[in-house]
Amino acid sequence: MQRQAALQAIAACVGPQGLVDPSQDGERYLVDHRRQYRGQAAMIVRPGDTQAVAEVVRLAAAAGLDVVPQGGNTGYCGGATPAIADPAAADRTILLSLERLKRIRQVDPIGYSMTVEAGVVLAQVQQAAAREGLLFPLSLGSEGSCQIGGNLATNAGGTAVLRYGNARELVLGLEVVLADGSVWNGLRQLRKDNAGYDLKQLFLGAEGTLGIITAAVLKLFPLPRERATALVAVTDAHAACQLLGMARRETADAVSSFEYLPRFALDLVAQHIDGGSNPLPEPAYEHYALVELTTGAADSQLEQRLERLLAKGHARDWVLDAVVAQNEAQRQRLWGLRENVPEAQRKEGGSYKHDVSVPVPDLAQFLERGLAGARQAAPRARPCIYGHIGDGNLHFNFLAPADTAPADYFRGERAERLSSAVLDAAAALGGSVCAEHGVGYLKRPLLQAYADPLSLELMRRVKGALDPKGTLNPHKVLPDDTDSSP
Ligand code: FAD
Ligand code: 2HG
Ligand code: ZN
Repeated sequence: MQRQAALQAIAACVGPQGLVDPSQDGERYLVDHRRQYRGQAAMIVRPGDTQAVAEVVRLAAAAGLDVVPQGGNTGYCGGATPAIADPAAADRTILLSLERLKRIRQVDPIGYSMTVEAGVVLAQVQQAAAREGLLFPLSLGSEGSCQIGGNLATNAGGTAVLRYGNARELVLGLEVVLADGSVWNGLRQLRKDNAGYDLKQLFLGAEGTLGIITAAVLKLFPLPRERATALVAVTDAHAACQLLGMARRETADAVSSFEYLPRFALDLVAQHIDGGSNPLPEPAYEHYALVELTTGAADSQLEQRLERLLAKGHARDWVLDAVVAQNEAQRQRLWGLRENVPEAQRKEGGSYKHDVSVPVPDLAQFLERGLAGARQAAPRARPCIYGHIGDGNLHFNFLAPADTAPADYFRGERAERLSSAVLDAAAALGGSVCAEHGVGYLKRPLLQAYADPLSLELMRRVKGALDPKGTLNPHKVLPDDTDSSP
């Protein structure tokens, strides 16, 4: 099919409601959340259901057009931005937003599952589950705008992974539009299904390069009846890890979140976010953990269990001080200190980010080594290293010196040496240089540098099998010959 005829047929397929006028709303779809990339597309479409998604992809494939899927466009790696690597490809690229696939098809309180379409915003998935007294535990700072399809495509992590796992562990079934426009119906509600390869896993975390997720069956859990939450000042990161190990043992594994925050992150939140003051301001503690215990049982005396844990931690010199939330408003306030760190960094000028993970027991050593190397490479950078230490995942971020623009400070050899110091330290401990935010466009060079060649070769074979013409989200995830540019 001719390109022009295909574009016309696609426009007819999605109808006026499904067409975005780039001169009016293009910015929202073509510029990524961090404003690192400005993409281009021949057409931006918002099909209204799975069949329309499939028809758009079928028409595009027949005319050799590329298709870039997009959810809430909150991703950190430019994965949903079209034609960045190859601007000349813009006139053959369709940006396909899933935002109109908004139905919650079913909530099943007996099988503890729900079937949702890809464009449902994560917070709405959580709310729909909660209305039935159930929990969908995936929780991210972007949950008010990211979509479940994007969460599954990036295998998102967040603050409850320690208890419930990453996004991929929360999925029973998927519906996926494949590169040729056919629909793979893997929407199973089964807890057991060993009938051959687990095909859904291929699409989870593939960032739209192998298929377009249009719906999913998600796992649900009992809604916690009790929660106990504390901001704990700890001696150092090593003490935080020790406390984590003890917390799991001493609370019958009631720990659902265990996040690490350095003083600098809390100072940024206090400075930039309304209601963001540190409840433990004096004396000046340097290291904090935000700890939350939850249980589905009522009368489980969770707060007393938390208090006992903190006392034991204090006796071991791991815990210096703590504030325990006395009600839901206080709990929300403590969580606000953690969830607002990305926004506070942004308001301070933005951070130079590294999203890395190592085995939990090596975390404190990694922090020390990475920081020592970083200080040599970029002595004036302000470290803002925080994150999901319960999962061994640190956001090893740096802010520019207060008197210097980030783009001027984090560039050239200094930025390269800084990144190598952090990433090499992670790799040396068997860690990952792409822990939870994915690869997208931004991190393909990291994959090239740090992934083992056989893993890359296997990934290429999978891509070749599922998208032989390479039209689904091209130049994303897998390194290719456009990679000399970034
Ligand atoms: P998008 O940004 O639209 O897309 C991301 C990738 O998925 C792209 O490659 C896109 O092509 C692909 N894609 C989107 N939808 C589909 C689909 N239906 N089918 C196939 N491919 C698709 N991430 C974490 O993991 N943990 C965090 O704690 C976290 N916190 C964040 C906090 C803030 C304030 C912000 C701004 C971001 C945060 N993120 C976090 C990153 C981001 O929110 C997640 O990666 C999220 O899962 C992306 O969802 P999205 O709908 O916005 O996807
Ligand atoms: C978080 O955990 C997000 O807050 C954002 O993953 C991390 O800002 C970052 O680098
Ligand atoms: Zn994170």
